[in-house]
Amino acid sequence: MTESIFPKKFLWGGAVAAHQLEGGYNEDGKGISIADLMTLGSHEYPRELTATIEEGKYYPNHKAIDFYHHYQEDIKLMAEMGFKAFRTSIAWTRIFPNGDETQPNEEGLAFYDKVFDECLKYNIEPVVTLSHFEMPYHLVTKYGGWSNRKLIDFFTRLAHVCFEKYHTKVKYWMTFNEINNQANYESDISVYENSGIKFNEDDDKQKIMYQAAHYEMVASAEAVQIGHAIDPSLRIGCMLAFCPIYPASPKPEDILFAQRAMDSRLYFGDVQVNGEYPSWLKQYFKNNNYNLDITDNDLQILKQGTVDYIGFSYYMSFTTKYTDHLDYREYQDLVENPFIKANDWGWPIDPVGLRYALNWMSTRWHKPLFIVENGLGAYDKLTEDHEVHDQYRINYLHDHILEIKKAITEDGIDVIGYLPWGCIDLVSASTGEMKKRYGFIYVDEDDHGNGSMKRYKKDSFYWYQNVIKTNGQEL
Ligand code: P53
Repeated sequence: MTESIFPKKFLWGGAVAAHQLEGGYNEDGKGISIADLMTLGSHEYPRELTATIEEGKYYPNHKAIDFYHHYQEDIKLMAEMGFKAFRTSIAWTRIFPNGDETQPNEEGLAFYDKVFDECLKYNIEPVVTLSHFEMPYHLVTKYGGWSNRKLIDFFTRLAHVCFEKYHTKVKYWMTFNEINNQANYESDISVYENSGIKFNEDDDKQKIMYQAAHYEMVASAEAVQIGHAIDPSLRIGCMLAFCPIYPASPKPEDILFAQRAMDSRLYFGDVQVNGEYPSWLKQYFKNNNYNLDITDNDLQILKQGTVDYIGFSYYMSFTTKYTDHLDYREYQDLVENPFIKANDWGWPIDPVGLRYALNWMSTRWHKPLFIVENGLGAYDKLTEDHEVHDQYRINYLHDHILEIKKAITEDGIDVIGYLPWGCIDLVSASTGEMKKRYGFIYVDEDDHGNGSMKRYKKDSFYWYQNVIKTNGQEL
């Protein structure tokens, strides 16, 4: 017998988000979320963010893979793979359809109750994100999304209701999904998904982003305190998109620039884990005359509401090169890395970067790390026998798990679990496509919602089942 390498209680499983798989977008009192107003896009064409549901346009999240009516069947398949944990999110609009009500929608609450019970039936630990790119659209039109301080109250109300209702069933929580994606503030879709903000031409986008992110981090810290007061055994984490940013060369300016680039994408973690803004950023606000609405009381809340663990996604690494400014901008400062190949959507594939990420965070923040997303978006082909031979996906996951293994056995890092993204095929967040697939389970549906909706096990299903069964000893 080889000795066990992954911790005994390592949480093997998978991850999804409500708006990307549930469908049922207007059922049982659900309100319209920002995701319900995003059209189908592609790698070449961005999704449109419409102001109303327009006729003749296709909104893939309305139907998604209809998990709303298939959750029993789907969770059963996850149990068959041996999942120890299943990450999903709560669609805010099922609980508070407009976001600013004082009383929750009981039918919405009942749905998640059933989903969590279904998980617990198979000893699957639910891992829940409170806000995953799916805020009520009403909060956008009436309040301007997270540019408005009032959103803190609306979000903490949601958090309060959910912790109160589910704390006996759900132990692992995260507040905001990939809160730091909006650091790429030139990306309309990123800022919209995170904060429900649509920019005007002459807006100072960076300043608006910093302000919105501040309100979110205060709301997150308040939620952490609320959760712990309700039940001290709850584990409440932040959630960061971790893309290492490497310097293009050993030139000192490139090294310094890459360091600042990482700092500017990950300061969110400094605030949520350490409870305070890093000095470089405070100085940056001063130098740019960014007089943000950050009160002393806010700073107190940030200090008192630090997270228990760090949840993060890892898909890819970036590489950057210094030109003439230290203020890193993702849309213009990235260069190709000659050592790394990209997937069909241009996402660089870099397993070693995952070990780097684990080391970077462990040294900086001294908290348990939870890999709550990782995976390969790829075109899959369903054969006539209803099989999918996705060896490319197995290779990707294999190579990444191997690096996690090294991080644990060679670097001594505390990793809680591994939850590959889109464990069942679902709607892509960036493009709205179905054909950018991540799953172990194939869903027969195309980009326009045509198909039988039947579920089929891919080759990776059986492979991952064995990985879990052997606790990562057989990859
Ligand atoms: P899709 C950008 C960069 C890294 C992760 O992404 C990202 C994004 C935004 O799309 O999002 C996370 O579906 C996100 C999930 C998303 C997943 O990665 O664009 O948390 O909602 O589906 C994969 O291929």
